[in-house]
Amino acid sequence: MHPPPLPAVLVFAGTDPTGGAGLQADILTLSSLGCHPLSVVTAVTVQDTVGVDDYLPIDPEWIADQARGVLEDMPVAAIKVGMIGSVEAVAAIAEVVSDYPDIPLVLDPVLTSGRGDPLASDELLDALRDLLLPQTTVLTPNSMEARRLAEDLDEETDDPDLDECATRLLDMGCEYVLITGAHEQGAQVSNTLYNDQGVVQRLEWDRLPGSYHGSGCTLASAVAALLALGQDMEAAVREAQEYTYQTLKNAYRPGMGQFIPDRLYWVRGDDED
Ligand code: PXL
Repeated sequence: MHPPPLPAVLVFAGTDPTGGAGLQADILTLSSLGCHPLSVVTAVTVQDTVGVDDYLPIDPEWIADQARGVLEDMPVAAIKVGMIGSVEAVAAIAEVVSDYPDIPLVLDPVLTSGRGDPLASDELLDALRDLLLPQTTVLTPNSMEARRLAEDLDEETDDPDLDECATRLLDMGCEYVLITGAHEQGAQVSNTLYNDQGVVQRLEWDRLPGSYHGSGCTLASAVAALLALGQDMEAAVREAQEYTYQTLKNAYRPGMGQFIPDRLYWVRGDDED
């Protein structure tokens, strides 16, 4: 007898040959947490652990066809969207997911690499706001991405705090926003989950010393996995942070740049916690 299938999570993401971020990070995270990863390539990147040198966006029709193939073949328990690569691809993904409104959608707005290399144009941001945020169950920006997505370009002196950014992003139509605080100052990192009632959950974490490649992808994929496994949003966001924190504590530095989270840290079995 075969076991029943694992809950399937469909990921739209760019590839990362280092294995640190992007599709490879998503596949490792979903597998580690007991889900079956379905992977749609949106872009191919050229990068090392220091930064992204270039990327090739995949034809939007190819993105839609990859996704429709698996969505029509099997039940999908959650969808996660990471790097998208072109405005046309945002539109293609938005159209595909609009046919599946009951599947929770985790949107990680990948706007730059860890080094700050641009991975999204202003036009792509507009398309995200208009086409994907209204279909998003939980948006997972870091504080810099939250400010950039929420800023009002008509207001020259606009400088919203993170609570105000969350309000604006919720007004654009997503159900929850999880803003991560690793880029803010302080000994603690504060990650806050909001919905239209305000702050739902704020968790504080000791700041870890390294610079990590793929922490945001790991967190967003973990949220998608835990939603797929049937957890409610608060529990999924809490457990996803606990998992991500362990992957960062166990991160290693395979190259000359950033540390890479160990999504399979528990296989090693030598962590004291
Ligand atoms: O960590 C964000 C990210 C997501 N996806 C891809 C990336 C990066 C950062 O470099 O390369 C493909």
